[in-house]
Amino acid sequence: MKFSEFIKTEYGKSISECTNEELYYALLTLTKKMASGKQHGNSKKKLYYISAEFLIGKLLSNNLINLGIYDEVKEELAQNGKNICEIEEFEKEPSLGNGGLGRLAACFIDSIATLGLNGDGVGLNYHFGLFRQVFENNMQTTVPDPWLTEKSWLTKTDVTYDIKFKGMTVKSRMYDIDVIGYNNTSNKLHLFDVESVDESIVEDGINFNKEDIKKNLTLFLYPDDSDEAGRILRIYQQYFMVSSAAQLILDECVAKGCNLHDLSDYVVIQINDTHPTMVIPELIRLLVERGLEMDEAIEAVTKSCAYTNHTILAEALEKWPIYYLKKAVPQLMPIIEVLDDKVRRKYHNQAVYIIDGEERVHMAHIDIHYSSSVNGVASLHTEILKNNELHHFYEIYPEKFNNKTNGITFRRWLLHCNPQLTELITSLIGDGFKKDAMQLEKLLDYKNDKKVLKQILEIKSAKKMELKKALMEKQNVTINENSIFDIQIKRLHEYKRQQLNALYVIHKYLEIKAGKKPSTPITVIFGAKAAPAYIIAQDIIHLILCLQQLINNDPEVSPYLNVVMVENYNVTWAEKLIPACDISEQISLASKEASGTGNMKFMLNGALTLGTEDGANVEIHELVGDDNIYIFGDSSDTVVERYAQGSYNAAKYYNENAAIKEAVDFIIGEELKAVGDKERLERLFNELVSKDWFMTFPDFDEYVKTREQAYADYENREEWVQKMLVNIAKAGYFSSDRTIEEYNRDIWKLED
Ligand code: 26Q
Repeated sequence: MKFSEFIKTEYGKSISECTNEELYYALLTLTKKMASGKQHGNSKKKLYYISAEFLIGKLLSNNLINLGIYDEVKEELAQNGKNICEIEEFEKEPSLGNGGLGRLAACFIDSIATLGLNGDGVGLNYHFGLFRQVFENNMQTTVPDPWLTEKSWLTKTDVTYDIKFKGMTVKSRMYDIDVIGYNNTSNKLHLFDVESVDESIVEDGINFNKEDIKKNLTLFLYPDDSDEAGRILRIYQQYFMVSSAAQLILDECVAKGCNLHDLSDYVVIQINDTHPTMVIPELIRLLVERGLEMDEAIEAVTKSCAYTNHTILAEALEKWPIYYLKKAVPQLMPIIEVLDDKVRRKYHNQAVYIIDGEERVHMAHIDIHYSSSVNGVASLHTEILKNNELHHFYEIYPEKFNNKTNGITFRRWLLHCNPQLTELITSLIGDGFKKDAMQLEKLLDYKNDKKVLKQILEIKSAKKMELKKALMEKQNVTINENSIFDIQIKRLHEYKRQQLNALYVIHKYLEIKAGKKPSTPITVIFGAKAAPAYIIAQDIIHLILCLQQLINNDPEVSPYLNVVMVENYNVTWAEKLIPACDISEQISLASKEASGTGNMKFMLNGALTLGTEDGANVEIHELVGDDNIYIFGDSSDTVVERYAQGSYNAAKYYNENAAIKEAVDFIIGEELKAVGDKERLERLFNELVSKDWFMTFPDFDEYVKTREQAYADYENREEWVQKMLVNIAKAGYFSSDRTIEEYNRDIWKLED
C-alpha cells in the first residue's frame, strides 16, 4: 500500500494536510503493521541475546530502509512538500546503552533478523536510559532523558512474570520492539519493565530513592554505582532481567515440545558481558524446581549458554560481594555455592574459583565454567584473553575459547547515514554489497579513476556542510567546512585517552601562537559522556571545554585551529559526525580497547584511522596496509610488560621531555585558569604528572609526529582520496552480517 493511501484510510487526510508530527506517528503505525506480517516462522532452535544495553538509536528511517520502502516514502513526502528529515526530528532517541557494548547488541539484532535467523534480544525498558548531558560553566551536568511516548515503537504484551526478591515479589511485563531484517523476516527485542515503576520519584537532576526498588528498578541505565545502594540496585536490575528472560525461555521451549533435558536443542543464550550472568544459576534453579536433578540441570544450562567478554580492564570485571546477593537474591546463593564447590573439587587453583577469599562472586568465572563458548571481540583481544587475563581458564578449556571480531550494520552506518556515498557505490558496483559487504572490494578497480575520486571528495565536502549546519542549529557553533575534521567520539575513559588528544591540541595551540601555522585549518571535534561518579573523566571534559573556549576566542589561533565538543553525544550525533570525518582518532593505550566499533564506522565512510595497534585497529591495519592508516605508539606487548614490571614513571617523562612538560604545564597555566576551575585543572595535572596510568607520555612524541604526517598527507588531495577509497573498499569485513554468520556457524548453529 502507498503511504498516501494508508494516511487516507487511517486518518482521513492527505499527506499535505498532516503536520510533521502526525506524519511521524502515521509512519510508525504503518511500519509496525508491515513488520507484523513478517514475523519469524519460529523454527525449533532459538537464540536469546541477553544484554543490559541495546543502544538502538532512532528507528524510523532504518525500519523504512529495511522494509525496502524508504525511497518510495521519501519521494511521496517530497511530492507533498514534506521532508523526511524534519519528520524524523519528532522521534526521541532511546539511550538504552552506554557505548560500544550496547551499540554492538543493536547492530547484532539487525544482522540476526537480516540473515533470517530465529533470535530475539532480551533487555530492560529503562524509562530514562542514560542521562542527557548538558554543559554548564565548561562542565558536564546530567539531567534525565525521558524517551517513552504514548505511541512508540514499543508494544505492550500480555506476558508477565513474578520476580522474587528477598521479602518481596515484583511483577515484570514484557514490551516488544520489532526488529526488521533487511529484506527479510522480523524478530523481536523484548524489553522487560516493572509494573510498579514510578517516574515521579526522580527529583533534582537524576537523583531518586535508591531503596525503593519496586518504583525505581527500571528508571535508569546503570544508576550511579558509587555507593552501596546503587550497586545493590544494579543486582536487582540484573536479576529482574534474567529471571524474566529465563521464564520466557522455558515457556517458549516447553510450548515447542522441549522436555527440559533437551534444552540445548531448543535454546542458545548469548550472554553479553557479565551483566546477564545470573541467568545461569537462575535457569539451573528453575530447572531443578521443575524436576531435573542438579547435575542434569547444570549440564543442560552449560550446553545452552555462551559468553562474550568485552573488556580486559580488571576494574570493569564484575565481582559482587556475597552479602549483596544474599540481600537481594538469596535463592541464588545455594546454586552459586554448588557451582563453586564443583570447581574447587576439580581444579586446585584459586585463580579459577567462583567465590574468592574476600567473599566475592566472580561473575565471569561463572560464565566460563558454565558456558560452552567464551569469545573475545577482536583477534588481539582474544589472544590477550587466552595468554594473559584468562590464561588459567584457557588451560582448562582451550576448546571453549574463540574469537568473533565485532562488526557494524551497514544499513545504519552506510545506507542510512550516508545515502550519497551509498548511491555512488551502487552506481559503480551495483547493489550486491548491501547483502554481501565483501563486494565493496570491487571499488578498488576505481583507484585511478579521476572522476570517481573527485565524486568521493565532493561527497565528503557535502557531509561536512551537513555537519556544519547541524552544529549551528543545535549548538550555535560555527565551524570551517574547509578545515580538516579530526574526530574522537566515544565514552570518556582514561584508557581511551581523550587526554592525549587534548595534549596535542595544547601543543598545536602553542605552536600557532609561536607563529607556525598549519597549511589547512584543523577542527578537532570531541563527543563523550562521562560516568557521573568518574571524577577524572569529568576533569578531562572540563579541560576540553576550556580549550574550546580559549582557542575559539583567540583571533590569532582560531583561523587555524578550532575545538568543538558536541553536547549529549549519542547515536544520532554519530550518524552526522562519522560521514563528515577526515581523521578518526582511535588512540587507546594498546591492549586496553577490546575492539572498538566506531573505528569501523569511520573507515566505511572514508575517514583515515590515526590509531594505536589496539583492538580491531590491528585488523584494519592488516586490511588496508601501511599506506592507508596512521599507526603510532607502544605495542600491546610493551605495555603489558611495563605494567608487569611496575616500572612506569610518568614524572620522569614530564621532566625529561620539554614538549610534554610545556603541554602539561599549560593545564595549570594562567590562560586556562582564567576560563576554568582551578581545582579540576590541578587535579588533572597532578593525575598526569604523578600517575598517567594509561601511559600517554611514552606515546606523546610519536603521536604528534604521526598526526602531523596525516595532516601533511591531507594536502595531497589526489593521494588522500585514494587512501579513502581503499578504506571504504576494505571495510566489508566489518559488516556485522559477517560477524553474526560466524557466531551462528561456530556457536549458535541455528537453521536459517
Ligand atoms: C559494570 C559494573 C558496574 C557498573 C557498570 C559496569 C559496566 C557497564 C558498561 C561495564 C562495562 C560496560 C560497557 C562496556 C563496553 O561498552 N565495552 C566495549 O564493548 C565494545 C563492543 O564489544 C568494544 O568494541 C569496546 O572495545 C569495549 O570497550
